[in-house]
Amino acid sequence: MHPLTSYLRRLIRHKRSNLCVSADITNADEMLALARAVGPSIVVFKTHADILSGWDPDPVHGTGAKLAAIARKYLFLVFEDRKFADIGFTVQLQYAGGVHRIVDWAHIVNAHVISGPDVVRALQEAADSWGGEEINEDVGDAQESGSDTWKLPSKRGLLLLAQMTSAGNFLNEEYTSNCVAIARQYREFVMGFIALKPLNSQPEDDFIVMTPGCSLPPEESLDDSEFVPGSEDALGQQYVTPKELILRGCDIVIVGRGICNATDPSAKAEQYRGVAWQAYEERPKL
Ligand code: BMP
Repeated sequence: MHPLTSYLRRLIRHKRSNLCVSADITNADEMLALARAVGPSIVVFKTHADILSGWDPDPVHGTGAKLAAIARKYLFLVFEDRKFADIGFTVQLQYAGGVHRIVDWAHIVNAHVISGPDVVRALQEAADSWGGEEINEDVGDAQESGSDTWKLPSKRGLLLLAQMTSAGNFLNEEYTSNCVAIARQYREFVMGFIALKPLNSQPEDDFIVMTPGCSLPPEESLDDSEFVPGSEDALGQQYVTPKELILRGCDIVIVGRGICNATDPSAKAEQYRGVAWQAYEERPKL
Protein backbone atom coordinates (compact mmCIF):
# COMPACT_ATOMS: atom_id res chain seq x y z
CA MET A 1 0.00 0.00 0.00
CA HIS A 2 1.20 3.53 -0.69
CA PRO A 3 2.53 4.90 2.63
CA LEU A 4 0.36 8.01 2.36
CA THR A 5 -2.70 5.78 1.88
CA SER A 6 -2.08 3.92 5.12
CA TYR A 7 -1.35 7.25 6.85
CA LEU A 8 -4.61 8.68 5.50
CA ARG A 9 -6.64 5.63 6.52
CA ARG A 10 -5.21 5.99 10.03
CA LEU A 11 -6.05 9.69 10.06
CA ILE A 12 -9.63 8.93 8.97
CA ARG A 13 -10.13 6.65 11.98
CA HIS A 14 -8.31 8.95 14.39
CA LYS A 15 -10.19 12.12 13.41
CA ARG A 16 -13.45 10.29 12.66
CA SER A 17 -13.51 12.22 9.42
CA ASN A 18 -13.97 11.42 5.72
CA LEU A 19 -13.96 15.08 4.79
CA CYS A 20 -11.84 17.06 2.36
CA VAL A 21 -12.49 20.78 2.19
CA SER A 22 -11.78 22.34 -1.18
CA ALA A 23 -10.43 25.87 -0.77
CA ASP A 24 -12.17 27.44 -3.72
CA ILE A 25 -11.36 30.97 -2.62
CA THR A 26 -9.10 33.46 -4.30
CA ASN A 27 -6.81 34.99 -1.67
CA ALA A 28 -3.80 33.21 -0.15
CA ASP A 29 -4.22 34.55 3.40
CA GLU A 30 -7.92 33.71 3.39
CA MET A 31 -7.03 30.21 2.20
CA LEU A 32 -4.65 29.80 5.17
CA ALA A 33 -7.32 31.12 7.56
CA LEU A 34 -9.79 28.60 6.13
CA ALA A 35 -7.25 25.78 6.64
CA ARG A 36 -6.94 26.75 10.31
CA ALA A 37 -10.71 27.06 10.74
CA VAL A 38 -11.61 23.68 9.24
CA GLY A 39 -8.38 21.86 10.24
CA PRO A 40 -9.85 19.94 13.19
CA SER A 41 -12.68 18.51 11.03
CA ILE A 42 -10.82 17.36 7.93
CA VAL A 43 -8.32 14.76 6.76
CA VAL A 44 -7.48 16.44 3.44
CA PHE A 45 -7.36 20.11 2.42
CA LYS A 46 -7.62 20.67 -1.32
CA THR A 47 -6.17 23.75 -2.96
CA HIS A 48 -6.13 25.44 -6.35
CA ALA A 49 -2.90 27.43 -5.99
CA ASP A 50 -3.40 29.05 -9.40
CA ILE A 51 -6.59 30.85 -8.36
CA LEU A 52 -4.94 32.59 -5.40
CA SER A 53 -3.81 36.19 -5.34
CA GLY A 54 -1.08 37.08 -2.85
CA TRP A 55 0.82 33.77 -3.09
CA ASP A 56 4.16 34.18 -1.27
CA PRO A 57 6.73 31.91 -2.98
CA ASP A 58 9.32 31.99 -0.15
CA PRO A 59 10.23 28.32 0.34
CA VAL A 60 10.63 28.67 4.12
CA HIS A 61 8.13 31.33 5.22
CA GLY A 62 5.82 31.56 2.20
CA THR A 63 2.27 30.37 1.59
CA GLY A 64 3.12 26.74 0.78
CA ALA A 65 5.36 26.37 3.84
CA LYS A 66 2.69 27.94 6.07
CA LEU A 67 0.04 25.61 4.72
CA ALA A 68 2.28 22.58 5.31
CA ALA A 69 2.83 23.73 8.90
CA ILE A 70 -0.93 24.14 9.49
CA ALA A 71 -1.41 20.65 8.03
CA ARG A 72 1.14 19.22 10.50
CA LYS A 73 -0.47 21.00 13.42
CA TYR A 74 -4.02 19.85 12.69
CA LEU A 75 -3.11 16.52 11.08
CA PHE A 76 -4.37 16.65 7.55
CA LEU A 77 -2.87 16.13 4.09
CA VAL A 78 -2.65 18.85 1.47
CA PHE A 79 -3.94 18.01 -2.00
CA GLU A 80 -3.19 20.47 -4.81
CA ASP A 81 -5.91 19.97 -7.41
CA ARG A 82 -3.58 20.87 -10.29
CA LYS A 83 -4.98 18.35 -12.80
CA PHE A 84 -1.70 17.89 -14.68
CA ALA A 85 -2.44 16.91 -18.27
CA ASP A 86 0.56 17.77 -20.45
CA ILE A 87 3.49 15.76 -21.83
CA GLY A 88 5.86 14.27 -19.26
CA PHE A 89 8.61 16.88 -19.72
CA THR A 90 6.22 19.77 -19.11
CA VAL A 91 4.40 18.31 -16.10
CA GLN A 92 7.74 17.80 -14.32
CA LEU A 93 8.39 21.53 -14.66
CA GLN A 94 4.84 22.39 -13.57
CA TYR A 95 5.08 20.10 -10.52
CA ALA A 96 8.50 21.09 -9.20
CA GLY A 97 9.04 24.59 -10.58
CA GLY A 98 7.37 27.89 -11.29
CA VAL A 99 6.02 30.20 -8.63
CA HIS A 100 4.22 27.49 -6.72
CA ARG A 101 6.82 24.68 -6.49
CA ILE A 102 3.90 22.36 -5.74
CA VAL A 103 5.99 19.31 -4.82
CA ASP A 104 7.45 21.18 -1.84
CA TRP A 105 4.17 21.53 0.05
CA ALA A 106 1.46 19.32 -1.50
CA HIS A 107 1.40 15.73 -0.25
CA ILE A 108 -1.01 14.78 -3.02
CA VAL A 109 -1.59 16.03 -6.56
CA ASN A 110 -3.79 14.76 -9.37
CA ALA A 111 -3.49 14.20 -13.10
CA HIS A 112 -5.51 13.43 -16.19
CA VAL A 113 -4.05 10.58 -18.24
CA ILE A 114 -5.37 12.00 -21.50
CA SER A 115 -1.75 12.38 -22.72
CA GLY A 116 -0.94 8.73 -21.90
CA PRO A 117 0.69 6.88 -18.99
CA ASP A 118 4.03 8.71 -19.17
CA VAL A 119 2.46 11.67 -17.37
CA VAL A 120 2.41 9.42 -14.29
CA ARG A 121 5.99 8.26 -14.74
CA ALA A 122 7.13 11.87 -15.19
CA LEU A 123 5.38 13.07 -12.04
CA GLN A 124 6.75 10.12 -10.11
CA GLU A 125 10.28 10.96 -11.21
CA ALA A 126 9.82 14.57 -10.09
CA ALA A 127 8.41 13.40 -6.74
CA ASP A 128 11.29 10.97 -6.25
CA SER A 129 13.89 13.65 -6.87
CA TRP A 130 12.20 16.10 -4.49
CA GLY A 131 14.41 17.03 -1.51
CA GLY A 132 11.81 15.94 1.06
CA GLU A 133 12.05 18.70 3.67
CA GLU A 134 9.29 17.06 5.70
CA ILE A 135 11.01 13.68 5.84
CA ASN A 136 9.72 11.81 8.87
CA GLU A 137 9.16 15.02 10.72
CA ASP A 138 7.57 14.39 14.10
CA VAL A 139 4.13 15.95 14.10
CA GLY A 140 3.11 14.55 17.44
CA ASP A 141 2.12 17.97 18.80
CA ALA A 142 -1.34 17.37 17.47
CA GLN A 143 -4.18 17.71 19.93
CA GLU A 144 -6.05 14.61 21.07
CA SER A 145 -3.53 12.04 19.92
CA GLY A 146 -1.91 11.80 23.38
CA SER A 147 1.26 9.78 23.19
CA ASP A 148 0.49 8.76 19.62
CA THR A 149 3.25 9.89 17.31
CA TRP A 150 2.42 10.77 13.76
CA LYS A 151 5.21 10.27 11.28
CA LEU A 152 4.36 11.91 8.00
CA PRO A 153 5.58 9.66 5.16
CA SER A 154 8.24 11.34 3.04
CA LYS A 155 6.61 10.14 -0.21
CA ARG A 156 4.31 12.17 -2.42
CA GLY A 157 1.12 10.67 -3.87
CA LEU A 158 -0.95 10.99 -7.04
CA LEU A 159 -4.66 10.65 -7.77
CA LEU A 160 -5.85 9.99 -11.30
CA LEU A 161 -9.01 11.65 -12.56
CA ALA A 162 -10.91 8.52 -13.53
CA GLN A 163 -14.39 10.06 -13.49
CA MET A 164 -15.66 13.62 -13.19
CA THR A 165 -18.72 15.32 -11.78
CA SER A 166 -19.37 17.81 -14.56
CA ALA A 167 -22.31 17.20 -16.89
CA GLY A 168 -21.40 15.82 -20.31
CA ASN A 169 -17.78 15.00 -19.46
CA PHE A 170 -15.95 12.59 -21.77
CA LEU A 171 -14.52 10.23 -19.15
CA ASN A 172 -16.39 7.11 -20.27
CA GLU A 173 -16.15 3.56 -18.90
CA GLU A 174 -13.29 2.58 -21.16
CA TYR A 175 -11.31 5.65 -20.12
CA THR A 176 -12.00 4.89 -16.46
CA SER A 177 -10.76 1.31 -16.78
CA ASN A 178 -7.63 2.54 -18.57
CA CYS A 179 -7.01 4.83 -15.57
CA VAL A 180 -7.29 1.85 -13.24
CA ALA A 181 -4.84 -0.13 -15.39
CA ILE A 182 -2.33 2.73 -15.28
CA ALA A 183 -2.79 3.09 -11.52
CA ARG A 184 -1.97 -0.61 -11.07
CA GLN A 185 1.20 -0.10 -13.11
CA TYR A 186 2.34 2.68 -10.74
CA ARG A 187 1.06 1.49 -7.37
CA GLU A 188 4.03 2.91 -5.51
CA PHE A 189 3.00 6.44 -6.57
CA VAL A 190 -0.71 6.36 -7.41
CA MET A 191 -2.85 6.44 -4.24
CA GLY A 192 -6.18 6.31 -6.01
CA PHE A 193 -8.71 8.29 -7.96
CA ILE A 194 -11.04 11.18 -8.25
CA ALA A 195 -14.11 9.16 -9.13
CA LEU A 196 -17.80 8.75 -8.37
CA LYS A 197 -17.49 5.28 -6.85
CA PRO A 198 -14.81 2.85 -5.66
CA LEU A 199 -12.80 1.30 -8.48
CA ASN A 200 -11.01 -1.54 -6.67
CA SER A 201 -11.71 -4.87 -8.35
CA GLN A 202 -8.61 -7.01 -7.80
CA PRO A 203 -7.61 -8.41 -4.40
CA GLU A 204 -4.42 -6.33 -4.33
CA ASP A 205 -6.22 -3.05 -5.17
CA ASP A 206 -6.31 -0.59 -2.30
CA PHE A 207 -6.96 2.66 -4.09
CA ILE A 208 -8.54 5.60 -2.26
CA VAL A 209 -11.50 7.32 -3.93
CA MET A 210 -12.18 11.00 -3.32
CA THR A 211 -15.41 12.43 -4.70
CA PRO A 212 -16.47 16.04 -5.24
CA GLY A 213 -19.93 17.30 -6.17
CA CYS A 214 -21.16 16.92 -2.61
CA SER A 215 -23.91 18.90 -0.92
CA LEU A 216 -26.19 18.54 2.10
CA PRO A 217 -29.90 18.02 1.46
CA PRO A 218 -31.97 21.19 2.10
CA GLU A 219 -33.54 19.75 5.27
CA GLU A 220 -30.05 19.41 6.81
CA SER A 221 -28.69 22.73 5.64
CA LEU A 222 -29.62 26.12 7.02
CA ASP A 223 -27.22 27.84 4.68
CA ASP A 224 -28.15 29.07 1.23
CA SER A 225 -24.49 28.69 0.14
CA GLU A 226 -25.28 25.14 -0.94
CA PHE A 227 -26.64 23.48 -4.03
CA VAL A 228 -29.47 21.00 -3.80
CA PRO A 229 -28.35 17.38 -4.32
CA GLY A 230 -29.69 16.01 -7.60
CA SER A 231 -29.30 19.45 -9.17
CA GLU A 232 -26.49 21.30 -10.95
CA ASP A 233 -24.84 24.65 -10.40
CA ALA A 234 -25.09 27.20 -13.24
CA LEU A 235 -22.05 25.65 -14.98
CA GLY A 236 -22.83 21.94 -14.99
CA GLN A 237 -21.44 20.79 -11.63
CA GLN A 238 -23.62 17.90 -10.36
CA TYR A 239 -24.31 17.23 -6.68
CA VAL A 240 -24.99 14.20 -4.49
CA THR A 241 -25.35 14.04 -0.68
CA PRO A 242 -22.35 13.07 1.47
CA LYS A 243 -24.35 10.17 2.88
CA GLU A 244 -24.99 8.70 -0.55
CA LEU A 245 -21.33 9.04 -1.59
CA ILE A 246 -20.04 7.33 1.54
CA LEU A 247 -22.65 4.56 1.33
CA ARG A 248 -21.54 3.98 -2.28
CA GLY A 249 -18.09 3.21 -0.89
CA CYS A 250 -16.25 6.47 -1.55
CA ASP A 251 -13.50 7.08 1.01
CA ILE A 252 -13.53 10.87 1.13
CA VAL A 253 -16.08 13.49 0.15
CA ILE A 254 -14.82 16.80 -1.22
CA VAL A 255 -16.81 19.93 -0.40
CA GLY A 256 -15.98 23.36 -1.82
CA ARG A 257 -18.51 26.18 -1.88
CA GLY A 258 -20.86 24.44 0.58
CA ILE A 259 -18.24 25.10 3.26
CA CYS A 260 -16.17 28.02 1.89
CA ASN A 261 -19.22 30.22 1.33
CA ALA A 262 -21.00 29.28 4.56
CA THR A 263 -21.43 31.97 7.20
CA ASP A 264 -19.43 29.80 9.61
CA PRO A 265 -17.11 27.50 7.61
CA SER A 266 -15.76 25.82 10.71
CA ALA A 267 -19.23 24.83 11.98
CA LYS A 268 -20.28 23.83 8.48
CA ALA A 269 -17.22 21.59 8.06
CA GLU A 270 -18.03 19.96 11.37
CA GLN A 271 -21.60 19.34 10.19
CA TYR A 272 -20.37 17.69 6.97
CA ARG A 273 -17.83 15.65 8.94
CA GLY A 274 -20.55 14.38 11.26
CA VAL A 275 -22.95 13.40 8.47
CA ALA A 276 -20.26 11.66 6.40
CA TRP A 277 -18.80 9.86 9.42
CA GLN A 278 -22.22 8.63 10.50
CA ALA A 279 -22.75 7.15 7.03
CA TYR A 280 -19.29 5.58 7.20
CA GLU A 281 -20.14 3.91 10.49
CA GLU A 282 -23.44 2.65 9.06
CA ARG A 283 -21.73 1.25 5.96
CA PRO A 284 -21.20 -2.51 6.03
CA LYS A 285 -17.50 -3.17 6.65
CA LEU A 286 -15.67 -5.28 4.10
P1 BMP B 1 -17.84 22.58 -5.15
O1 BMP B 1 -18.09 21.68 -3.92
O2 BMP B 1 -17.92 24.03 -4.82
O3 BMP B 1 -18.68 22.19 -6.32
O4 BMP B 1 -16.30 22.36 -5.57
C1 BMP B 1 -15.82 21.15 -6.06
C2 BMP B 1 -14.33 21.16 -6.19
O5 BMP B 1 -13.90 19.89 -6.66
C3 BMP B 1 -13.73 22.19 -7.16
O6 BMP B 1 -12.50 22.65 -6.62
C4 BMP B 1 -13.45 21.41 -8.43
O7 BMP B 1 -12.31 21.88 -9.11
C5 BMP B 1 -13.19 20.01 -7.90
N1 BMP B 1 -13.62 18.92 -8.83
C6 BMP B 1 -14.94 18.75 -9.18
O8 BMP B 1 -15.82 19.48 -8.74
N2 BMP B 1 -15.28 17.72 -10.03
C7 BMP B 1 -14.37 16.86 -10.55
O9 BMP B 1 -14.74 15.97 -11.30
C8 BMP B 1 -13.03 17.04 -10.19
C9 BMP B 1 -12.66 18.06 -9.33
O10 BMP B 1 -11.40 18.22 -8.99
